[in-house]
Formats: sequence, structure tokens, C-alpha cells
Amino acid sequence: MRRSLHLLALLTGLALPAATAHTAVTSISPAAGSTVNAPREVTLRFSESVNLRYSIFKVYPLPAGQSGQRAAATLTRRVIALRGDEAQRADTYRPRLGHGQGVAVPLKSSLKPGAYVLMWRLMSADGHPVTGQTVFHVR
Ligand SMILES: [Cu+2]
Repeated sequence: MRRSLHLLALLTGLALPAATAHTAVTSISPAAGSTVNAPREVTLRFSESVNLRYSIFKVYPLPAGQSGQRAAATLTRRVIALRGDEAQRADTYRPRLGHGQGVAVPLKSSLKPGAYVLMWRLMSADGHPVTGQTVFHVR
């Protein structure tokens, strides 16, 4: 039912009712664009509970010389579904459920200064994937 509603909305250009909206990120720490001392983990909160089994969370350093949302989105598209990329990642590949509808993504120790991309892909309640990313800086 939700699926057909969604399709109808796509076809007609109507906004979806709130009940079928996709899972949204409500807060992220470190905040988007912030500069922080090397954190031990990043945390996200969502508008509905997230099933880790059907979710991907990764943190990648943004290659030197790159910055901004556009570079972050390009990197995310390239690596979000990549397997065997543990050595390139800044996280420890073990996201866990946090408080409320939150997810914590532990990071490797002593990250080097630079820009990092937190990226996610998860399944909304209606079965559609949601992908996003944010950038923070380590001083
Ligand atoms: Cu959908």
C-alpha cells in the first residue's frame, strides 16, 4: 500500500503524507561543517528507528585538496557500497544503536587533521533506500 502511494505521488508530483515520508536525519554530531578535536565516534539521530542490518554507515577522509558537499556526495556515491575498504575508512565498521533512534559510529583512534565524510545508506519504512552524507573537520 505504501509503495503504491509512493508511486502515485511520484506520478502526480504530489507531496507524500508525513506518514510515508522517508527516514530523515534529525541531528548529527560532530555537526555538519564543524571543526573538532579527533572524536571517538560520530552519532546520528533519525526520525524513525533504523535497522542496522539494512543500513550502511561509513566515515572516509576526504582526499586532500577536496572540500565541500559536492566532493562529499561524489565520494559517497563511489564508496558507499564498496566492500573490502576497511583500510581506507576512518570508522571501525561496527555501528551500534545509541539512545533513542540514534546510531553511533565508532572511529579509529587519533584521526589525522583534515576533512572527513560521514555517509549513510539505510532503508526507509516504505522499503526505499535513503543515502546522505555530511562533512566534519578534525583539527
Ligand atoms: Cu519511498
